[in-house]
Amino acid sequence: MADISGLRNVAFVGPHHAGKTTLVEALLAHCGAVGRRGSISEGTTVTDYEPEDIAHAQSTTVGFAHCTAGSIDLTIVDCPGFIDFFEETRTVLAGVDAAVVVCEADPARIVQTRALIDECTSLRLPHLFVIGKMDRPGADFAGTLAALQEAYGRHVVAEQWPIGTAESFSGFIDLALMKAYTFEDDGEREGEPPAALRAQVERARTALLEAMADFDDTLMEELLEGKEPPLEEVERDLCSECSHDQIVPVIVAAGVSGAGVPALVRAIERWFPSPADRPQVDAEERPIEPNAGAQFIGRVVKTIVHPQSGKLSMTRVLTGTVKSDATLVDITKGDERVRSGGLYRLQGKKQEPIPEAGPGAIVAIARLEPVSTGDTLTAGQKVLLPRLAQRAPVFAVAIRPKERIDEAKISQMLARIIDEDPSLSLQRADVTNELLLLGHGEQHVTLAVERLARKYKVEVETAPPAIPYLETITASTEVHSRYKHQTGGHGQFGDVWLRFEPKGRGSGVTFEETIVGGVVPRQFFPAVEKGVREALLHGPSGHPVTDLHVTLFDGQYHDVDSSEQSFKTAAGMGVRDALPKCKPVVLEPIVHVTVTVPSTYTSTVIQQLTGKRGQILGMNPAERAGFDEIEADVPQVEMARYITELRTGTQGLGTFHWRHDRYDPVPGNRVGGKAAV
Ligand SMILES: Nc1nc2c(ncn2[C@@H]2O[C@H](COP(=O)(O)OP(=O)(O)OP(=O)(O)O)[C@@H](O)[C@H]2O)c(=O)[nH]1
Ligand SMILES: [Mg+2]
Repeated sequence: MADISGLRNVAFVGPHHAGKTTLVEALLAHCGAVGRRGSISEGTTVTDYEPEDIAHAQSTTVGFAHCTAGSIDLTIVDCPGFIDFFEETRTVLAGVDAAVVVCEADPARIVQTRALIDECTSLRLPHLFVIGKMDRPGADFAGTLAALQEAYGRHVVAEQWPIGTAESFSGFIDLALMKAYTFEDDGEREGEPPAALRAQVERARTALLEAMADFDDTLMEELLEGKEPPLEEVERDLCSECSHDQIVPVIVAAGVSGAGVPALVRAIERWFPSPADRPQVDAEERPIEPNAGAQFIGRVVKTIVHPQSGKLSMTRVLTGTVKSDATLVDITKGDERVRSGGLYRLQGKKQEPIPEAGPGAIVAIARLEPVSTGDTLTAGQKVLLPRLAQRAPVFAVAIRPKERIDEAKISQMLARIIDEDPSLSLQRADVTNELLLLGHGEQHVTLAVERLARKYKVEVETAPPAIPYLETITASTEVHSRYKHQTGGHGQFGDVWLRFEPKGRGSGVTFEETIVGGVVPRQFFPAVEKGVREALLHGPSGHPVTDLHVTLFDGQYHDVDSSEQSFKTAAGMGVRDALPKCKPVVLEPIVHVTVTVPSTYTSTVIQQLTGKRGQILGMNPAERAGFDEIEADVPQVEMARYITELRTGTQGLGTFHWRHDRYDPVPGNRVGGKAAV
């Protein structure tokens, strides 16, 4: 078991396709953890091993890997960059000690790191930026660095300066050490910075030292006095200030060739904290207790379910030591006792058994069936760690079995998919009664359906959720309805006069009788009401009818032939006769939408919402600086794919939430382009 000071738990995060998985692969190869470096195009990387990752050539879930480098024992969590999977990344970020933020050498893509950096900031997670794909034509290091500094301030500062760019990218200068490193087939060669870059490099070094001096008075004095600070002092400050999330160094790489990887490993080793030294977020967050002999407390940061070999609960050990055959208590699940089915370290899909794991480690505990992501596990102590709040889903599809299997089986299998990814959820829709699968984007939900088919052989069809239209009436009428049927013995006879009147929106269906003189005997009133209500479930356009008052005010009965059934039938016939005469209209649900976007996109959002028949109600600066909040009422039918449109129109930065507001008549009484009545 590695000493805690040698542990590094690092998440690799960054925008979609920035090159995280490729860089992780190069790092694992450099450290000797894999023999042959895999590639995205061949589907052979360690961390993109799920069939869905390979099929879509992208990470669709977090992947764990492990290696040793020098004195450190490094656990890597390769996070998916696609925005739909951000909740997955968010959950895992709460269980690591530092993050490598990988960006392409393209200033235009820096805005896509915003949500990630917000998350790192709120977790006080030490991080560094790797400007990657430096070998690509058009790679723009200086522009990307400037964009990072504009977005996040001057403490985001270059620690390396590239030598050459695109096809001539051949090395970098370490600005703290003022040494050049050029890439060779067998590693890096150390040398003096090229004279041609001297001026640029001097400027960049000054920027680095000045940024660092903000947190170190001695360095500040040295700079003011024009003294050259000793290299050891610069190095020491950099380690301390990065590991305390004060300075965010920027370095370069090209994962595809492995260029820059040895320096990245050194950076992780020196600048990133061990679990024991990670900055505390707040008093509520439990510090890692370095004493391996303490009683075990851990938190599940991710659940992985293999249909054959079972479940793995990726657990961050906060205190004490967990052994491979431990009996643990799931405090979140009402103190349920669970027995570990083995302890593993993951190398992508490969499981390497280990006997025990100490404080700070992230370890897979096998077959803890009742345990879910976010649960607190202990050796018995009643300690409950705070759970990370899940954000509300923004996209839904209705699902139906493709074959004749019952919905209970679908729900049961989907529950396993949700066990792995709790940012998905299942819901039964009101009114339409459809089974809805909800998530954080179209691709998120589509992949869950693919996974369901592959892992559990359950094929489902998906469709946009049906809109819960209603109908109402806009004019009053009275009808007479008689049901009379003679069959041999007993006949059937029911005769009612019904009045229909419109009522205010939201008042539902109300029923009364004003029968005098017993022309309809009292015992048949409930049957009449039932007949009315049942018939109102399907109005002339097929939707439930609402917001009207129905009065039974006259009728007749027959001593022998009248029954509850005959009055119920007569009432139903009366409803079907009356509704077309009452100028029926279809009502559509209107949702109240709040969109939050950087102010530069406010007009785009207003345009989008207006194009959706939205009524803009207000536009105010959001709590977050530089962001606006736009409030609008929009017909629900227009919102089905809104998250996709919003993200496309705002570089992925827009978010929204909604709630049902009211029902309004469909303009022109048209539903889905067809006349409603
Ligand atoms: N030229 C060049 N291409 C690269 C480099 N790194 C990655 N790529 C390519 O960029 C694409 C995306 O690489 P990935 O490693 O999957 O990127 P990622 O950030 O893990 O992507 P997601 O996890 O899906 O967000 C692949 O086609 C890689 O081959 C690089 O350093 N240079
Ligand atoms: Mg990836």
